[in-house]
Amino acid sequence: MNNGEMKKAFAATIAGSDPSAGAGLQVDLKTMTACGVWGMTVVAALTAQNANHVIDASSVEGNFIKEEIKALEEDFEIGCYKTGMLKNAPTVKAVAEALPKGRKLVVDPVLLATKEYRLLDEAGQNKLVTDLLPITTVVTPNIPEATLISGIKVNDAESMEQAAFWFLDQGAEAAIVKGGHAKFRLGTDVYVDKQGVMLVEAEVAPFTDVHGSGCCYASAIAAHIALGLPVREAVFEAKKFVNGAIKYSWEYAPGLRTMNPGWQQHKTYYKRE
Ligand code: PXL
Repeated sequence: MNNGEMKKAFAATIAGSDPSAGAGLQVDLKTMTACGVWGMTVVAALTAQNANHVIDASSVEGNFIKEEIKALEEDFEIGCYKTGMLKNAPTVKAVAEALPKGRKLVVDPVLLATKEYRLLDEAGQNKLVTDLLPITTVVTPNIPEATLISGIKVNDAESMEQAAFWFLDQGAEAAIVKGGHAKFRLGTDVYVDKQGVMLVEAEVAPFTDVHGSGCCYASAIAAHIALGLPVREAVFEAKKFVNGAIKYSWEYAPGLRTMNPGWQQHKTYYKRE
């Protein structure tokens, strides 16, 4: 953890806004803060949503996203970027063009909101593969995302590994296929990089399908990379962090939980009255 005496580390999310702060760049920022870095937010898309549903979504113009990134680059040494909802191909293209070469980048390939609302269109999905994966430090698909993007039907431990390697073949330095939606070995993530395969496990969380947990996980990885950890260690620290955020998640709509990035301060099972 940082304290006032230490050099500050910076991480920036490039993602979509969720006004209910159950997911999106709001969760990213809370997570980065909780992990001890100065989080920053490049707004790449907007949603109108509450605890129950996404009502509408809108993109931010590509040139404006470039200006946001340029403004940060002029002033801060960003240890790691993280992408979330990018909406469409022009947004993905702008992000890929604006990121300076050699920056660490965690890509959360967000495709669908929990209620199946499409957050990245098909052209954007293709652009993510061709333009973002070649500059990615680690990509973090869940099982449905890994299946849709790679075309490999992910339904067991072996296909999780195959899909993870597919992401390396597209140019990512590392890939994690997350086991949070698994019907088998629930909660175990498959991480691969040039050194090989590593299973990432944590205490089995009492809840599944917790809204915002993917945003939280990827942001915690980015924060720990920004703090200087090697990627594999950053992934382990992030797994512990997101596991706590899920364990102490709160029910913000009946039957729907969102994770709690403040869990280290508030170890409470919250419930909406
Ligand atoms: O959890 C993925 C996600 C990311 N970003 C935004 C979202 C969601 C899910 O709803 O709304 C803005």
